[in-house]
Amino acid sequence: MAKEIVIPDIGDFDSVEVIEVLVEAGDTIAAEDSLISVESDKATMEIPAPEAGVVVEVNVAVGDQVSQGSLIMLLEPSGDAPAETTAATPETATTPVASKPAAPASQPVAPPPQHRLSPTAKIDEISFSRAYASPSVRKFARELGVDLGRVAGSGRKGRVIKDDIKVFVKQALTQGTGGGGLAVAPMPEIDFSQWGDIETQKLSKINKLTGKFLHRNWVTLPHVTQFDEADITELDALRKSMAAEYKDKGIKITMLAFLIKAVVAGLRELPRFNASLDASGENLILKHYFNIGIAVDTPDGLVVPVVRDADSKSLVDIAAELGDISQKARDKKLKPADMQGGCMTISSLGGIGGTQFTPIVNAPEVAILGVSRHKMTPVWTGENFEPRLMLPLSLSYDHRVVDGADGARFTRFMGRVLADANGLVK
Ligand code: CAO
Repeated sequence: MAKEIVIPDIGDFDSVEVIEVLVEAGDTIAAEDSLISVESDKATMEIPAPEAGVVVEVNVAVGDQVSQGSLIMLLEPSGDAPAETTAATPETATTPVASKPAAPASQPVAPPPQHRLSPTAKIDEISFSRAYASPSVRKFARELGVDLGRVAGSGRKGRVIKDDIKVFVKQALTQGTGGGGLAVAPMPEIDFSQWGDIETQKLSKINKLTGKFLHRNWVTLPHVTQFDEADITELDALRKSMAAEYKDKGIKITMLAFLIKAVVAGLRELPRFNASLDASGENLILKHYFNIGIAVDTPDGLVVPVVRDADSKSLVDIAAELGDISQKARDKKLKPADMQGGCMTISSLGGIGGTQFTPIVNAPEVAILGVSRHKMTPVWTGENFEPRLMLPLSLSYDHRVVDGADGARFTRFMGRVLADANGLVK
């Protein structure tokens, strides 16, 4: 004979909302399996089965308001021993499993909302209830505070399985910044050979390492990229004459050396660019030294050696040092210390080409200057067009530290100092 299963004594709640129905007619359930989830404004709890059996009929739906004694379902008992309950409740009542200590819970299932892991911060109950998953997986998701509706299912017909929740949590932990994290669907595993010939290459150690940092910086820093142009007509003439002068000394006077000096001037002019947020994100650490990182492309991947104390070095000293460090980078001779302590990075792609790009800030620095290929351009002087050599600048910055106005001021300032290159030689 079917037994009526009703809401047991649930402490001081007299009307709570059903947020999830975890079983349906025909299901075979064991004692203590969760039947429904209910939620008051203070806690979420699951109502477990008082004994094993087969569900004959479910009498509640998501959104219903229920209280002690409300009928949940009819159950055909299987005759297995009923679950032990300490609650002094009617025969058919069950012991709710609640997150609220005041409730007569046997085992806590969901931690209090404020202790939930934060891939989700807040669970969207509608999408949670619509997710395709078994009761045990739902229970597991609730234990971890995971919003099931945001987990991509890899089971049959997209069913969410326990492993999907583990992957989701792992991703949230590696991508999260303490500010809520970022939940993205896992990348599907695809066999590309189904469409043609393939080969698999192992990523280099540098590729893997820089990939991790670039990914972290891309998803955790609010990036803005400011584009601008600098007139380097006179700078290029000066560079060429200096290059001829220093060629015999084995020093290559490059554009990059001028850019380093210009960035130092920019950091002096706008000190918020020479700063890092501390780990708490509450304080800005302003630096009084001027170490400039240079992105160097090597066969094994990208490395960023640092030119230290660039403010106290002449343009020629910097040019000589650049020759050394880019060679060291390509010969894999850089030491970890050679790549630490940067204040701001320059990524120069001008020798390769391109008009603009959006470099990724090399955190904990707050800005990076991207440089593209210069171009002779007709520029209107007010009376006529003049051919001017224009250098495209792409300044990406961390918008938590640098305002848009300062972003534009920085590139404008770069424009001014690069146009007056004599001032950068000392
Ligand atoms: N526009 C046009 N030509 C440029 C230029 C520019 N902005 N900058 C350099 N060039 C030319 C130079 O004149 C030189 O030409 P010649 O060989 O005819 O003299 C050639 O490009 C090489 O320049 P260079 O020797 O001065 O070297 P560089 O400053 O261009 O590059 C380095 C040095 C280490 C930055 C570079 O080798 C490199 O690795 N660049 C890639 C950086 C990178 O991968 N960034 C991506 C990071 S992702 O954020």
